[in-house]
Amino acid sequence: MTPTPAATEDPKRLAEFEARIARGDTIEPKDWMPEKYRRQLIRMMSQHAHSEVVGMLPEGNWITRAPSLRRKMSLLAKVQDEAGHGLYIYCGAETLGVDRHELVSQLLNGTAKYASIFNYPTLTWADIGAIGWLVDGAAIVNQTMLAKASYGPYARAMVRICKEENFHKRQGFEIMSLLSAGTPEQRAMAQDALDRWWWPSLMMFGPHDKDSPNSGELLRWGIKQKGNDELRQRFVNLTVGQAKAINLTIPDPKLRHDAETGNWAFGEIDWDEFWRVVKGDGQCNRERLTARRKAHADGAWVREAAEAHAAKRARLESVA
Ligand code: BYC
Repeated sequence: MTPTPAATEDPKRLAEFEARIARGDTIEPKDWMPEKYRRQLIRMMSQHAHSEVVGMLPEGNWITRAPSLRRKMSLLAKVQDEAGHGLYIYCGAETLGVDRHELVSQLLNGTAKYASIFNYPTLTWADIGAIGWLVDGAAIVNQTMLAKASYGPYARAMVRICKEENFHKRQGFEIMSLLSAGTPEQRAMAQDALDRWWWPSLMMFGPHDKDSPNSGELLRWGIKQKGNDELRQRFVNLTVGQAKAINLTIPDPKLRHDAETGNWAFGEIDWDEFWRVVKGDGQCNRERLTARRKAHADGAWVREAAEAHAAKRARLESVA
């Protein structure tokens, strides 16, 4: 976690900017900002927006197979929420002077990253419960911190997104708790989903701080308020009690309560697996990108129609 000096910036402006951050001011789109701050935000916000959009796919897979009308409606609403989150965050990224089409192209041509978790398959209905409980649960821990980010449009988007993620987490936890209290087969299905989603959920927080090239700059400029390891630990501490409450076992033989720190100590993450998935070689990376490319191609006529309509309105307004 080495802070990178913003060497090319005017030192006086940089000092004023950093004094604003230290005072807890919010940076707004038209304010002066170091170029590296702008680039870090575009990188992180675009990856975040891509994650929301790709994140619709694993759950979308179960909309037609939800076990009841109530479940189908909740899942549909959740998946639509994720699309909305992607849109807010793309809009937020555009306030930094980048074109959304460029960001989407980076996703479609495979040069942009998105959260590794969405490259795992959803094999059973319990996976929908596990995603809501663990994946949205991890996202809330991360995004509650980002709601205090120094860049106003990103922070404000997080406030609304976190409210919606809370609903997502509850619906996931409810699914898991009912399955766990159900027939032996349902219970086994819930435990199997926890076994498969636990470690990838911990990976959502990114590499250890010591291996995180971006954290130094992000922390220095108040984009992140906490490091990856602290947030991961907070998530583990919150989730262990929830698993116990619904009689499920976290698949980690090294999990133990450390009376000295008050934390739940946990085993080592498989970082080889993490980097393999991040670099494009997870179980579903190819499938996810193929689905996004197809959706983008299928939606071309909608974009063209919207542009034609906007041009027609502009023509009519100019003659009125
Ligand atoms: N997966 O220096 P580091 C949701 C990359 S979706 C993939 O620590 P940073 C939901 C990282 O980008 C919400 N890549 O990075 C949706 C960097 O690569 P580059 C998702 C990862 O930025 C649907 C490199 O590894 N949440 O809730 O300081 C259904 C080194 O890492 C990952 C967000 O996007 C990963 N897990 O910290 C249900 C939150 N981790 O760019 C739910 C916003 C790291 O240098 N993002 N990498 O080539 C963040 O908070 C931070 O960007 C991260 C990483 C904590 C993810």
